[in-house]
Amino acid sequence: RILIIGAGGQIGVELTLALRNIYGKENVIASDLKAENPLLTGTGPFLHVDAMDKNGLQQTVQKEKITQIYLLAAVLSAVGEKNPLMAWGVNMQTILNVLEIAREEQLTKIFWPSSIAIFGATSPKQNCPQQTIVEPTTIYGISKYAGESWCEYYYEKYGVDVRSLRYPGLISYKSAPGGGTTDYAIDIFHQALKTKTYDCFLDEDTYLPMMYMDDGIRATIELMEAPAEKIKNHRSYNLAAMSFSPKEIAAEIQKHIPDFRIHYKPDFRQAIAESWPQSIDDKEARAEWGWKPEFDLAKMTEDMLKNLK
Ligand code: VAH
Repeated sequence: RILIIGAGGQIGVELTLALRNIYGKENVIASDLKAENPLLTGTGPFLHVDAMDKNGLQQTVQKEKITQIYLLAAVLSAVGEKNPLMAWGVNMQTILNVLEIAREEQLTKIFWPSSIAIFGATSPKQNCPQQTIVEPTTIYGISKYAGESWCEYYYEKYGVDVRSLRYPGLISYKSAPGGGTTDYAIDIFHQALKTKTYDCFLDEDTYLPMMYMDDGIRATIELMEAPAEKIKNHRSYNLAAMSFSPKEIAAEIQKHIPDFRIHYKPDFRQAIAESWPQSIDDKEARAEWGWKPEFDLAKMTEDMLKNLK
């Protein structure tokens, strides 16, 4: 049985629904520190789980006969910069608890998301490779990069089959984003429909690697379903779909809402965005387990507006 930790979050809600479609709702237990996200109500079992409490989590794993854990709980880049020590504590203790439980309970597989936020200003800006200079400058990036090393360590030393993706900014309409720097690309759709204007917290030409949630969920499932021998990398895979700037997504939205207007009012998140690569090379994911994105900016914009109307 699968346990999803952080099932109420932006990725967690969609991953829970997708996994329940594949494996049956009774085989996918959603869990969160907060109350059940209403989007999940009635779609399968829900438990209150605090992933910071290793003993409590281990008892849940034993009692519910869990064989796989997807750990989606995390403090993202923007929120993390407001409270760095809390972000470090949550992001590290949760993955360490899950890896230890995976080792002790001989779990079959673990999924843990990393992020393009692990790269810093010294990494290549264009087509940033999976292996390169990695000097993160946000606590979120520092914790995700440290977590990648722990994942590789538990695979090499104890044979824990932990798999990971360096997600770009994920854009979705079902559940609210969790306080990241790429959240502008979600907020812009809501504002375009509500007020036809958007005050963007990033400058107009701030390019970032982005992905539609449908692609992000499919990548996660394809990675986890790939035969073990195909997975050569137990640190984390670069994953890419597209890159765009606020100016470009605004222009795409204007094709559907001609009188939509954007204004640029960069805040502290501008520096975070500028420290990240503008585009990512994901050739290993494509070669080793067949990754191929389906949504580009135009297709994503159409789908977002259609579902948010
Ligand atoms: C954030 N959405 O902005 C996350 C993501 C690449 C960005 O990790 O923090």
